Amino acid sequence: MARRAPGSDPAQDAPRVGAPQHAAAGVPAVVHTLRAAGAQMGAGRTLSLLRRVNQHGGFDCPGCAWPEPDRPHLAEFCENGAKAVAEEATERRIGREFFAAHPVADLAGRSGYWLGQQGRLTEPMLLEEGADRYAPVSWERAFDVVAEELAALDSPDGAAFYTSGRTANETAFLYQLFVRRFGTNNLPDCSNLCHESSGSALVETLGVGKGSVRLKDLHQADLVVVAGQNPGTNHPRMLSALERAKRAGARIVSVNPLPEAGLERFRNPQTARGLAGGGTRLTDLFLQIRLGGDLALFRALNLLLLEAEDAAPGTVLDHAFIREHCHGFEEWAADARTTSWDAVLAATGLPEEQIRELAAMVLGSRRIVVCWAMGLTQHKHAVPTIREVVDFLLLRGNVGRPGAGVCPVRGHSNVQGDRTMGIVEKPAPAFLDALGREFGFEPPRHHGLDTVDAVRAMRDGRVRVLFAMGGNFVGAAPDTLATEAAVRRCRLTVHVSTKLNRSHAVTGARALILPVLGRTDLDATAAGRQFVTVEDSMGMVHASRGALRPPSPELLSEPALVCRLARRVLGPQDEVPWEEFAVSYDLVRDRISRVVPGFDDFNARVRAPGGFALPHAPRDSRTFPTATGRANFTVNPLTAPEVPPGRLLLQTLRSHDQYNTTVYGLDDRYRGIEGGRRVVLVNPGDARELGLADGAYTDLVGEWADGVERRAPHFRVVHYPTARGCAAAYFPEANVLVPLDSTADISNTPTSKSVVVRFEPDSGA
Ligand SMILES: Nc1nc2c(c(=O)[nH]1)N[C@H]1C(S)=C(S)[C@@H](COP(=O)(O)OP(=O)(O)OC[C@H]3O[C@@H](n4cnc5c(=O)[nH]c(N)nc54)[C@H](O)[C@@H]3O)O[C@H]1N2
Ligand SMILES: Nc1nc2c(c(=O)[nH]1)N[C@H]1C(S)=C(S)[C@@H](COP(=O)(O)OP(=O)(O)OC[C@H]3O[C@@H](n4cnc5c(=O)[nH]c(N)nc54)[C@H](O)[C@@H]3O)O[C@H]1N2
Ligand SMILES: [Mo]
Repeated sequence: MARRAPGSDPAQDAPRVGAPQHAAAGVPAVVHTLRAAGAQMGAGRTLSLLRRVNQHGGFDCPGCAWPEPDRPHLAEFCENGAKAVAEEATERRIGREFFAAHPVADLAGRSGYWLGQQGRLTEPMLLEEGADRYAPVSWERAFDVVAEELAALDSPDGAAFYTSGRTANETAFLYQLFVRRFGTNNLPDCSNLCHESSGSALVETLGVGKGSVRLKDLHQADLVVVAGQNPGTNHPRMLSALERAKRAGARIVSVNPLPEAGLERFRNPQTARGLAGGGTRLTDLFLQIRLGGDLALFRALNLLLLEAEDAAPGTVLDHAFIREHCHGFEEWAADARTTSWDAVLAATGLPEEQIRELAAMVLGSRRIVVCWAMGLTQHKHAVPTIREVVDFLLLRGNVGRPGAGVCPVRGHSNVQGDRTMGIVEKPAPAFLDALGREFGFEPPRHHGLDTVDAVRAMRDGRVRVLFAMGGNFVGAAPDTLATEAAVRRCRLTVHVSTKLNRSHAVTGARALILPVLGRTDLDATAAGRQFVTVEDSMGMVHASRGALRPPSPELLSEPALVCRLARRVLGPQDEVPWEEFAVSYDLVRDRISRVVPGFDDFNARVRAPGGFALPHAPRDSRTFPTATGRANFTVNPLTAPEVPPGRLLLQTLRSHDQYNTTVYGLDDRYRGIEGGRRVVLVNPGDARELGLADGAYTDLVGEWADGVERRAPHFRVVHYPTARGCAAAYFPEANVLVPLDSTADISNTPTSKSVVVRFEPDSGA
């Protein structure tokens, strides 16, 4: 019998496949924007709402974390941002009648797409122990249930408090304060599944776990390397920045196993040229690398730079920068010189001439930015890979000067801000000191659980309560069946949500759904209209003001929810003025300004149009707050994933019609796929060798050290120009294949871009 893949509906999934496209945006994107938004909201509401996205005085797009320019374009949003807005601002609603009609078992059988399409949640719902469906519950009773279950734990560490990166700064700050006063650092977040590897590598090498470039640096670069990122879909507004860099003379190099349309050519929908003409060719050099080959690529580039320096001493490396600001160069160089070309060529799958061509471009460029996202962070050797990228930039002094630097492109719109606000399971002592001083308590010092460790702790019965501030925990975590089994062992699962998702259907003995206002909703309290703040991928902090009438009068804002919960759990004697914080977010910002460095005068500065920039020592003054006080060169042994014969290496990635686990539709337009998501992209050469005809259906079976069989049934084979030896399928349908214990060294991020799979006959839908 077929093992039904959780959270998808094979029966309704009938992909049709055409040719991939070679340009992104343009008129089709505008048409899709209006169609997608109009279907959810109606035409009038669509236009008035989209006019407020990313404008000064408007709301921050709930899509990606790409920064807004100083003077936003009148339409500073993209097709996918508009879909994110429409998904939230939909006029569809679900309340008690819906839950009465749909027992939990019914919800668990639905696809993520179906769940998301039902509409905005409108009232708190409780699933009582033994009940088969959720029933309405008052807010008071809901908070009582959470308090009861937390009080029943042996220790505060028996609860885990997850955060998804859409959570605004004020909510995040209040939430971590509540969790730490409760007594734990168990604050796993989506960043553990996302850019944790970037943070780990950058803190060690540069001293700050964030990108070092601003938008203007990108505009001024001579060379931009985009590795392991698909901006045409996931950060479409980045294409405008790349186009601008390009027009100023920059060259762009894409490093990717897939030829992504957005990186090939961009038709800027904000310009006449983009709408009417052929658009701008973006990529000058495309390196079709094997999955996990980037460490080898950067090692080879670094070797070539050393050799060029040997041939013309004093002309290639930035000796003054290395001498004054760096540590560990000699040791690093000695190791880099041992790099084996055989190993490089095997790991990258690239011709040597292409790597030499890129090295020549590097030698001809004074200002280099390297951008990356999940293609680099979700591998076993992700942290060494990013460290090697830093080595590459340090060699020619490409950190801390205009037009140059590291650019990890963040995902969720406030994932970076959440970390700044203290959503971190391994908090820095200085942060805890400041927090404890401001609120007169001793925060817990022992480290908490990250996302993977939280799943393990639920599996082992050590965590009995899962509380999630947004997100879709079971949908986003790896190893779907293992994660779901772990979550089901909890006493209580609580989800603070705007829309229904799979995590509401896979529950502990008891479960709560707590519905809240979203980004687009007007948030008015007794103190008047409130706004929240977010930090983008480049460290700019700005305000976000919702404008729509909330979907239901029952909804709480996220800050108010945290405050009421904190009061109920911590008791009337708790000294934090939770009631005041719930009414005036200015008071929360005053506290943030006293606890978090860089937020002085927060309330005044965030009211300036466009907000303000957080300090970044390496960028601003070439000072590096690392263990050595300098920028560290690191030695990173060359490794790459090993794939036995007859297997392929599978990456799990996003289609054009999804936002993480939220599926907007069943098309992946740029890749030529329509009407279905259960597809596996395979190079035609590999497909021939493996006997996989285009259009045939197959099961994907994951292979990993633990010997557990992980199977994703019924995927349609699509012959696609991906790198040899590599395959691709969509997240979250393929998450069943990612082993919980297969994680990146140091960052513990699941290896979602590196799963060894074999193909077995289709076991059916
Ligand atoms: N519309 C939309 N926007 C989003 C999201 C969304 O789901 N939808 N998600 C948001 C979030 S949370 C995040 S983190 C970002 C994600 O943004 P991305 O990282 O762009 O997302 P993925 O689809 O995972 O794409 C990974 C890209 O890396 C390539 N890649 C995979 N493995 C490798 C490798 O080993 N080496 C190299 N060089 N390339 C590789 C893939 O082919 C693909 O092009 O986007 C954010 N923005
Ligand atoms: N296999 C595989 N797994 C992956 C990845 C991958 O590339 N491959 N990518 C990983 C990455 S990069 C990330 S960031 C994670 C994402 O992990 P999550 O952040 O946990 O997941 P999302 O799908 O973004 O969460 C969507 C849900 O958030 C809720 N939501 C939306 N807006 C709001 C709001 O304003 N307030 C509240 N309270 N709730 C809201 C809605 O209920 C919606 O269903 O997934 C990771 N998992
Ligand atoms: Mo992410």
